[in-house]
Amino acid sequence: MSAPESVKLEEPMFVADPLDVGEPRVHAAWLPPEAFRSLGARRVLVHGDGPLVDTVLDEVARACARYGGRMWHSPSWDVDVDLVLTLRGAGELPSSTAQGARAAGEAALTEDGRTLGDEGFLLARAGDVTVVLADAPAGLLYGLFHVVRLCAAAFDPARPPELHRPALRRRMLNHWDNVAVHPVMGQVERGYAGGSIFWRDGLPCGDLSRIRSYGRLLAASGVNAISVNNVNVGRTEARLLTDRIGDVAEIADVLRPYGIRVHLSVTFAAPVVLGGLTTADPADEAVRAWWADTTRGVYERIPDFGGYLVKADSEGQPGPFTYGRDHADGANLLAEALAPHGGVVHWRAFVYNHHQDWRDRSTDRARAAYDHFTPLDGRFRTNVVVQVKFGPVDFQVREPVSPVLAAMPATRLAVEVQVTQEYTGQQRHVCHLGPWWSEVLRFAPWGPDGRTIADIAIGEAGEGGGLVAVANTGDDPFWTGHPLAQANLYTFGRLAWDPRLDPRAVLDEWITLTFPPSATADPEPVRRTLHEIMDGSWRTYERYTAPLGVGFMVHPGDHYGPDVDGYEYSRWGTYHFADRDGVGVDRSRATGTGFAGQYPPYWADVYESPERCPDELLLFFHHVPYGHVLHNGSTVIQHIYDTHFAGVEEVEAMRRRWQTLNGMIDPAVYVRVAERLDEQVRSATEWRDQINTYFLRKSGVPDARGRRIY
Ligand code: GCV
Repeated sequence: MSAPESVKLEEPMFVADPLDVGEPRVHAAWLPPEAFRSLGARRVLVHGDGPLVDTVLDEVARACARYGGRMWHSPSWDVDVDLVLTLRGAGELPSSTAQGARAAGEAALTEDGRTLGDEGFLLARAGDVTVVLADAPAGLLYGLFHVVRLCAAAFDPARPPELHRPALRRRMLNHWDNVAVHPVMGQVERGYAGGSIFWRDGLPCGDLSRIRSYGRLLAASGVNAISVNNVNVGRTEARLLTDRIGDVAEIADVLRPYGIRVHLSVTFAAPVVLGGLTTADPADEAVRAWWADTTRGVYERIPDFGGYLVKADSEGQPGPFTYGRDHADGANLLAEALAPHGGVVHWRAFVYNHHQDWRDRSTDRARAAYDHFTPLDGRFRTNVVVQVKFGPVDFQVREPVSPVLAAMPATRLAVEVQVTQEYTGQQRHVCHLGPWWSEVLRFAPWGPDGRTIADIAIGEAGEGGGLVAVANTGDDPFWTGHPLAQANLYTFGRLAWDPRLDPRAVLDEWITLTFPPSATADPEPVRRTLHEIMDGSWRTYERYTAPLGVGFMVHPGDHYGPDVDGYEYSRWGTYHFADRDGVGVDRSRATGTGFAGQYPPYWADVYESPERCPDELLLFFHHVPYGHVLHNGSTVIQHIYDTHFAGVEEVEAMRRRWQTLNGMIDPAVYVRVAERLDEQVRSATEWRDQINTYFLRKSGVPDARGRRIY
C-alpha cells in the first residue's frame, strides 16, 4: 500500500545526525527534531551557568535555529520573551518581562512550600511568559525536557504552576554489556538490539557521539545513573577498575552533561585477579587497603563516579562465601572504600543455588534471596544499596513481588526490573512493560492501604535505593531492536521519576514525542492504534506463554520460545511439577516449601490459600488438580486452553492493526515492526500449540470447545 497523498512524511523519524556530530542514520526515538517545534519557534531566555546549563543552551539553540525562534543567554539588556529557563541563584535579570516571570515563579514556589532540590524544577505562567525555575543545573535540564514533552501546552495561559521533583533519587540502568565478546552470551548478555553502545571486541566502541545521543535520550526520560558493564565480570571487564579506568572516564565525560553518573560492575575477586593478592577476604587488611587504594584511583579519574555494582556468590560469580563471610561483610568492604568519595555499592540479592537436584523438593529458589539477606538487615553500611529483583525468581512474565522488599526495614533497598525482554519476547514480540512495573510499584506488601513497593524504593526521607533496570539498548539503528520497545525504556525512566504516573498516560507521552502529531497527517488513528497494540500487550504475552504464574517453560539457554519441560529436571531450580492430575509448585507453609510464609501476614494468608490466591499466581503458590475452579469460573485446564487460543488471536489482531498504519508513519519503522509482528504470530502459535498439546496429553481432558490441539 503506498502513502496517501495527504500524508506528510517530510520530517523523517530517522535523523541523519541528531546532534550534528557526524552520527549516521540512528532513529531519533523520543527526541525527533519535530518534538522541539513548539519550543524552537519561541523567544527563549536561559539564565545561569555551568556544564548542564550549556546542555540546555545547546538544545534550545538547536531548536530555535531549526524553527525560527530566538535564544538569549543571560543578556544584559531588556528582551521580550516567551520562555525563561533560570537558575534561582543566578542573580537578577535585566529584562523586566523575564524578571517579572521569575518573581511569579518564586511566588508560586513559596505558596507550594516545597523545595526544588538537586533535580527539581517549577514551571509557571506569568502573563504571556512561561518560566522554569531550578536550584541546580540538572533541574533546569529536566525542566527543559518537560517543556518539550508538553509541546504547546507549556505555553497555555491557563496552565497552573507545577512543581516536579523526582520521587526516587537514583534512577539507574544496568547494562549487561561485555567488553570482550563472551563465547556464549556475546557482546551483550541478554541483549536483543545488536552490539554494545560502549564496547566492541574488547575495546571501547569509539562512537562517542552515539553515547552522547544515548545520554540525551536517557536524560529526557529521567534516568540519572548507568552501569556500563555486565554484572558477570570477566577478565577483560575486571580491568575497567584499574588500568582501563580511562575507558570508563571517557564514557563518564560524555554522559556528565546530561546529569548521568557512571557506575561500574566489579568482581569481588578483584584483589586477586587484578591486585596479585592471595585472597579477597573482606577481613584481610591488605584486601581492604587494596580496595581503598584502587577506589581512590577511580575517583582521581572520575570525580563524580557513582559506585560499584556487584553480583557475588551468584551463578558462578565469586563472593564472600569463599572466605566464610556473608554478604554484609562483602558489601561493607567495598562500601568502606567508596564512603570517603560519596560512592555507593549496589549489592545484588540475586543469590540462589544453581546446582540444585531436581529430586529435592525442599529447596525452593524463590525462597533464596530472603533466606540469605533478611538475617543481615541492619548490618549494611549506609552507602550500601541491596538491589532486589522485583520478583523472587527471575523476571518471569508473572511472579509475585519479592518478599525481601518488605523484610529489610533497616537496609536501603533498590528494586530491579528488566527492560531487556529476556523472558518477554526478546524484542521480537511487542510487550509493553509499563503496566506491569506500575502494578509492582503500587503493590502494598502489608496489605491494602499500606506502604507500597515504590515507598520502599523511595525510602524514609528519600534515602531509599531507587529503581534499577537492565537496559534493552544496543547499537541497533532503532536502539532497541523492536522500535516499539523504545517505549519500555522511556517508561522506565518516567516511572522512576514518578512511580504514581499512569502507565497509559506515559505511553501517550511517548507516542506524542516519537510520532509527533505535527508530522503526521492523521495523528489520532496513529495514537489509537498504538494504544490498541501496546496497552494490553504484556497480558497478551502472558496469555500465550506460561499460565497462571507457573513460569520458566522456556527453551533453556536462550530463553526464547516454548519448552515446557526444558527446566523440569535441571539444576537451576525452576519447575512446574505437572503430572496427569495437576500442575503448579506447592509453596504453602502447610504442605509446601513455606515460601508463602515469607510475606507479611496479610499476603501470607492470601497466598497460603488456594481459594484466596489470585488466579494469575495460583500455580506459583499451589499444585492444583486440572479441574480446580478459578475465580473466573473456569477450570485450570480450560483456562490454559482458552488463554492460549485468545493470546494468538490477540497477536493476529495486533498485526492487522499495525497494517492500517502503512503509509501513515516512517516506512522504516513500519517495516521493522511488521517483520517482527510476523515472527510474533509464528512464535505465539508455537507457544499455544506446545502448551495446549502438552497439557492435553498430560491431563487427558479435552478442550470444552473442541478446538484443534495436537
Ligand atoms: C547477568 C538471569 C539471566 C542471566 C543474568 C542473571 C542475573 O539468570 O539469564 O543472564 O546474568 O539473570 O540477573 O544476574
